[in-house]
Amino acid sequence: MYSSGGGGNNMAAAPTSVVVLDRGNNTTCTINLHGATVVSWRVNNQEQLFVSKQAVFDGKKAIRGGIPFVFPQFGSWNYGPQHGFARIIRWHVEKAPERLPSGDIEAMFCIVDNEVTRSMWNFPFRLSYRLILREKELHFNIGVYNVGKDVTFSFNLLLHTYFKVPDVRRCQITGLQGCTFVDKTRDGAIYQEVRDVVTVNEYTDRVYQNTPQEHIITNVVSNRKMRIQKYNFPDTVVWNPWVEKAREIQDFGDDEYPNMICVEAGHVSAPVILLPGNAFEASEILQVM
Ligand code: TA6
Repeated sequence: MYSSGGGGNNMAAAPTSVVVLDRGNNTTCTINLHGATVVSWRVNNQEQLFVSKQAVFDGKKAIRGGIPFVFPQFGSWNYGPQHGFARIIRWHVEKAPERLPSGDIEAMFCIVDNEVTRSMWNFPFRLSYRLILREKELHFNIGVYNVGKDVTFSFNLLLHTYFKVPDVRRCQITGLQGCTFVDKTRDGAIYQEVRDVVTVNEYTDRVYQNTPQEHIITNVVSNRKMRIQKYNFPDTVVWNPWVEKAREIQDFGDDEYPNMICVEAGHVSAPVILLPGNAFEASEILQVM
């Protein structure tokens, strides 16, 4: 079932437009068409994603929490907003939620270039986003298409996932040992990760490069584990604003940083180069263990 405030890919669209995938058994996934931002994923009535109590739902600002969709730029940008335009424009419902023979629920969303996107990034593109809600898993399949005839373009792509956690200090992330990372808390200095499990006990903002396909985060909701599997996403970003940065972020509560951790699958260290007529595909699976 979904309710939409009308189609159209414009920044001033109704902020209340959400699509809900309902698998039954209190297992649901809710997508806000503003940025196709997943704003809730409940497994047996347990919320897995963090959304700030201060998050703004005005159809303009990026939603502070859930899974913002970062494209075509990761980080600051000379031509447009930080982290690109995909998370702040309205997406189309390409396929309304439908139950598959497996019992899982599938839905698809898309955006194409328009006057607004071309004013920042003058390229013809199509971006499709397929979500599948399974019993304890959420699948993301992304397709980027260069629909032009003669222009090559390059882009970054990242799923900026905010996981809800009882206490971030008790979380451990596997699969980063030996990886090189850019530490944005230390002016972008480059280091190598020596720990077999990464913990977060301070302001953390790291872009880990060429990471393995799998990570496990321990002590998420109900002290369970969250498994991340990623394909064609060579990088992993780990972020927590901690005390000081939390105070600086308007749409983030000063006391909320212990209850979230961002572990983000992305293609950000090196851009994807896409020739005319070509497609790029990437995917991610989140699994509650
Ligand atoms: O993904 C981590 C990061 O790039 C951090 O540098 C921090 O800026 C965070 O994203 C949030 O960015 P935002 O633009 O949503 O405030």
